[in-house]
Amino acid sequence: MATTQGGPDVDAVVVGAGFSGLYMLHRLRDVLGLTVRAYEAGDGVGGTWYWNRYPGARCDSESYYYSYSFSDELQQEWVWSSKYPEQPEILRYLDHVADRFDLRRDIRLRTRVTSAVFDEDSDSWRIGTDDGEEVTARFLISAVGCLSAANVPPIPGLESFEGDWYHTGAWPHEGVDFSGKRVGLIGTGSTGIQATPVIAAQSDHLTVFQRTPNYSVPARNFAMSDEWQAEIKANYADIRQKARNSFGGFPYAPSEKSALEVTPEEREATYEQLWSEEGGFKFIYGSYNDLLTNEAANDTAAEFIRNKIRSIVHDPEVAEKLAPKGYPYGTKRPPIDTHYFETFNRDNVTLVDIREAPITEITPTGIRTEGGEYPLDIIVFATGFDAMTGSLLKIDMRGRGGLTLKEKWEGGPLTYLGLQVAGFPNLFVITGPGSPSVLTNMPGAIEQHVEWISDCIAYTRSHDLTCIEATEEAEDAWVDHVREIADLTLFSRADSWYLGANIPGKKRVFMPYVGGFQPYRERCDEIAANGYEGFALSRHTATT
Ligand code: N01
Repeated sequence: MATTQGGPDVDAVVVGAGFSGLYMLHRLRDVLGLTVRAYEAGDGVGGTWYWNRYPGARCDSESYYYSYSFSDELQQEWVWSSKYPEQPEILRYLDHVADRFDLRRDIRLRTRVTSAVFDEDSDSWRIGTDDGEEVTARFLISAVGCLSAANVPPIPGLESFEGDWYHTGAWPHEGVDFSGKRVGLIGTGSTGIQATPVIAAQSDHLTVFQRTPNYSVPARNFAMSDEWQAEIKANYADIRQKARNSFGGFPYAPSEKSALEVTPEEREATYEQLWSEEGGFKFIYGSYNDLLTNEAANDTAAEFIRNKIRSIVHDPEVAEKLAPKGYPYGTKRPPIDTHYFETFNRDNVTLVDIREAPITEITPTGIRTEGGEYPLDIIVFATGFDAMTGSLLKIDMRGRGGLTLKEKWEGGPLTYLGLQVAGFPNLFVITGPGSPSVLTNMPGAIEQHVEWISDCIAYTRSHDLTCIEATEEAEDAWVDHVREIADLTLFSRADSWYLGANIPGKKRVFMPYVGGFQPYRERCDEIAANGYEGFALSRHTATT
């Protein structure tokens, strides 16, 4: 299947078939008319929503905007059951998208891309898979996701454990029967916080091993009424427009006030309303505009949440352990929960503070900490991911002169706009490090990248070009800009996966772009309108 005589096998290879890979495939194949092959390691499509089947897994952005906007027919016909749907429903949605747009015929499931080498003589990539296949493509697009390389911490003794253990990001399809079991759960990020109440209700006993307490806000989930559904569908254009023109990709009216310019009573009333009625991300994005930039402003929200925890959790000692201190609210990704803190009032739940008494080893029968031994039948690792770079670096990726991406990113990820890497021509990264990605509503950020990339590829083709590559100067300037903007915020004050701080030995660099979705989108559009400023474009004479 050659695209041009003597040219690569296909025009583009897409790695991954989650939210980003599915839309990228559709866009390149059905809008641009290119030959495209997508590879997906899973047995099915869905990416994050295929792998993360742990109990309690649900979206914590609201369904009506945590979805594709590119097809009005799709958004009109799909019916969401609730504000925050559970994982199986989101996976059904992505399966529906794959069928509706007839995507499956170009997706190779159960196939992991293991290598990608740029061939300077033909301006194309040679891509290898774990089943020994090789394919050449003009363009290589990474749709591997930001949170897909599971992190199982190297705790000594895991191999000796005689019970079962699971990572939440690779959950068994048949589910796990917790009945009558003593379960240990390590990790209290968004995942651990979603899983805790559900596992507690299903197991004999749950022990939660907490290294860092988290500022979680109630989700306040509810079923979507027919009226609300109809109202959303009638106003979709406006909702999507608001999201596109917002800082975080959410269709909320942003607050224009500082937390410090209102009276303590007004502030308390605002937080109370957002906590007890709205719930979710509106607490951080819809309250005050300086929570992530001004420590005194942040303290007001942090203290409100700590007091809520103290009022919910009956045992004051447990409440104090659950109350986050020492880092600002929102500088780790804020979790959203349903009865998380209430769960610690159950008789069958124990909280173990492993900051105070660290885990020393896993034994055949449980977990040992400096404070004691906890007999367990099952261990659940809710210990997160090697975020933003992990999955990409698993591929043996080689650019110009054989330089590996690992070598290039030794000191932290370097990209131009989060979209391209100098020295790795014709490679595009969807929601890569250096783009707003994980700080925004992901499907919106994905659509913006997919559309920008496909427009860019269309431009190269209409101008008879075979190569596009970020220049080192543009990359250096963008990396500096990403760092400078992050330095204006409180983000570096927490040990978060945004900084790579959760992975031992990973270079500490703030990876996402914190300058806002709308300004970022406008910058990308301006760069394209200026003939792809900061990119070197060329035509390879041998292949044209
Ligand atoms: O992972 P995390 P996650 N020993 O890295 C602890 C998205 N998401 O899977 O904070 C002991 O946030 C670690 O402790 P600490 C969302 O973007 C979305 O929960 O590093 N503990 C922390 O408590 C989210 O942010 C949805 O001190 C160890 C936990 O494990 C991202 O995925 C739902 C440890 C890991 O928390 C990742 O969330 C769920 C060790 N060696 C998640 N190593 C949606 O609904 C780590 N920990 C869309």
